[in-house]
Amino acid sequence: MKEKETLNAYKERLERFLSDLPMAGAPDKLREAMRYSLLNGGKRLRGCLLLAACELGGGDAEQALPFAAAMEMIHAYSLIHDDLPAMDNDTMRRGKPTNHVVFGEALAILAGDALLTHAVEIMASSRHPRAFAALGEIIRAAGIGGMLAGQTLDVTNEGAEPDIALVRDIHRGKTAAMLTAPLTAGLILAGAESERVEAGRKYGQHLGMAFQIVDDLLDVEGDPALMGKTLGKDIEAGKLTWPACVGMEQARLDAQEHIRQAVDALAPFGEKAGFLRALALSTLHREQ
Ligand code: GRG
Repeated sequence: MKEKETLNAYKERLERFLSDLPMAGAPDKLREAMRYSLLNGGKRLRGCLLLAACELGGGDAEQALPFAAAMEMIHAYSLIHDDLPAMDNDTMRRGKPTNHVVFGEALAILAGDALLTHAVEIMASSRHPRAFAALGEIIRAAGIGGMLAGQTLDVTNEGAEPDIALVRDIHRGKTAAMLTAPLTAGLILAGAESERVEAGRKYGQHLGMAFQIVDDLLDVEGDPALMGKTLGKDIEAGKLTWPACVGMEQARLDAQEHIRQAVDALAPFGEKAGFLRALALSTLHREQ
C-alpha cells in the first residue's frame, strides 16, 4: 500500500542520516552508548512525522532531516533515562537489553544527556532560515512544560487514586508533546501559514493522546515479543493510566475519538494529507 511505502522511504532516509552522524569529539565509549540506543530499531514515528509534515507544507524533506534526527535523538534520550533503575527500572527496550544494563548507569545517564545536547547542536548548526523557530517548537515540547512535566507527574503520582484530569496532563506531556512538535516544526520549516501550523498542532495533540491510550491498553493486553519490552509494568508500579480511570472498553472508544479528531484536523490540507490520515488510523491497530 502507498502509505506504507512512503513511511518506509522516510524511515530509510532517516536511518541513513542517523547512522552517518559523525558525533565528533565524543569519546569512543560515549559514542558507542549513544549509537546503541539511537540505532536499535525504533519505529521512527516522530522523525517520519516531521518529514511528512514538512512535505505536506510544501517544504524540502532533505533540509528537514537534521530536525527529524533531533526528534529521534531526544526520544532516544528519554527512553534511556526512563529505563534507569531510578525511574521505571526496565531491562528490555526494543527487544534488547536497556542502555544501563549494557553500559552501566553512569554511561547511560551520560548517553542520554549527550543525545539531548547533540540534538540541539545539530539543529543549531542548520542553515535553514526557519531553524530557530523549529528548534523552539521541539525543545519546548521536550522541556519543562512538555515531556519533562508529563514524566514528573507520572513518577510523582505512582499509587495515586485514578484521576482522569491528571492522567490527561501526564499523557499530554509525556507523549503528545513529542508527537505534536514534529508536526509544527515540520510545517514551520516548510514555511506554512500559521492556520496550517495550528491544524498540524491539533492533529499531533490528538494523535499523541490516542497513541498513549493505546500504549496503556497494550501494557495490559499486548504481546511482549512484538512490543520488545516487559508488559504489565503499569499496574505493577501503580501507574495512573487511561484504562485504570475509565476501563478498557471506554479507553478504546476514547482512543478512537481522538483519532477521529486528529483526522478532522487535517481538513485544511485536503487530499494531500492522505499519509497522515492513514498513519493516524493505523495507530488504533498498532501491536508495537
Ligand atoms: C525520562 C525525561 C524523561 C522522559 C521519559 C518517553 C518517556 C518520557 C517515557 C517512556 C515510557 C513511555 C510509555 C512513554 C510514552 C511515550 C511512548 C509510548 C514511548 C514509546 O514510543 P514508541 O512506541 O517507541 O514510538 P519506539 O521504540 O518505536 O521509538
